Amino acid sequence: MRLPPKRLVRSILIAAVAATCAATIGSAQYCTPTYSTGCTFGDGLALFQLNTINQTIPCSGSPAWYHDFTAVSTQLVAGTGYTLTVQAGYSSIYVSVWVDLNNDNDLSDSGELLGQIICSASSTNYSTTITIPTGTTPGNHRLRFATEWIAYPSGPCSSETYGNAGDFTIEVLGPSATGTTTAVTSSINPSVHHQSVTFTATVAPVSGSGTPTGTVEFQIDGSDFGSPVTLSGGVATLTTSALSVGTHPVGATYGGDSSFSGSSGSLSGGQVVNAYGQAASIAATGGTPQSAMVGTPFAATLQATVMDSLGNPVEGATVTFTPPISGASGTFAGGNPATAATDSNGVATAPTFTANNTSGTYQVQATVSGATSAALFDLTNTEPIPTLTGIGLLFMLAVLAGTGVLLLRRG
Ligand SMILES: [Ca+2]
Ligand SMILES: [Ca+2]
Repeated sequence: MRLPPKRLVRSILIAAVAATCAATIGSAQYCTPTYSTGCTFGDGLALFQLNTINQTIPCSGSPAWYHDFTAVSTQLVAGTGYTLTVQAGYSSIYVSVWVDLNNDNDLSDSGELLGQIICSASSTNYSTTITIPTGTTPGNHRLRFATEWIAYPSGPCSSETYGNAGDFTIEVLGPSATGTTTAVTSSINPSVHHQSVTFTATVAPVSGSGTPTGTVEFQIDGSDFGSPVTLSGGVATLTTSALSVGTHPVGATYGGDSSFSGSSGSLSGGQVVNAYGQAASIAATGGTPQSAMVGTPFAATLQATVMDSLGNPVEGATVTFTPPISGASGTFAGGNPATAATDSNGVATAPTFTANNTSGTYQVQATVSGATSAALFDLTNTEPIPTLTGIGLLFMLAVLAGTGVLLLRRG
């Protein structure tokens, strides 16, 4: 085959490396395709989704162009169509899918080629429908995908140039297996950061009676979260308080059992985790205790921090700072009482506070709606300290007075 210039260049660059990778890979019972260049330039599949299988495919490992995913399986009911969705890492990638329907360790029998897709553009989903023929023996079967650039691979075991291949396991269920639905709900949505949230997956038959058994795997943000959870009465739950602030997709995948086929579902809209909830407490976190001379401003501004019941700082809460009405007290710039909104750290900063002309110790209160008790600032207005100038003046007066007495005596 004549290679386009781009392909020719890249082919020359890596030909020596790729050639060493052509070896027999995978299960000893199954021959595998080989690739001279493989997926180095993104050729082949990057994503494979079939029923409950959701597999990203790296171009790494030895060899990078073949992956044994036979530990990954899904259940397909014979005679039912399932959507296969794939994504390629390069344009014009042709995909073939086979299943060893008669379990004779090859994928080349008549009817074992079950689907073909052309991924015209890279990083784009393309879908087709895969249907296991009725009459296929229930149980595990090998599924293989193989790819090539601008042409379908010659067969399930051929020598190819650009692309990759991989094997999965499918468990074929007889047409009598009952389909299921998996629904996901949240105990509280939206929730608040650090709040415990319980997700519930409910697996139900699409028709008839009976209770599905087996396990459900939860996914959060697209990745498996925790170990599979065993169904109890068709229900599996997952509780976490570890979600960060933001919106998190939450899904659940039911693997199926001998009577019920697998299914998956997701939480509508995802789990929304807010940074904070309602204000629940307030604390004096700046400017206490301190003192100032009567009639002068306090050096440190009064600061109060507002939290919700889970200890998250609450932003935008209005804090009211109230000094005593009479006696030793003071005045905020702008008048009493003063109000200030909390910042993103939950901190409200009062305007400058100036002691009145009465000395003594007192408390300024800071309050916020939702908190049952106030934050208290311990402040003291102090008497003026006699200055050196004042002492000197008294001394001089005394001296002058003494001098006057002496003059009077002489007179
Ligand atoms: Ca076969
Ligand atoms: Ca055969």
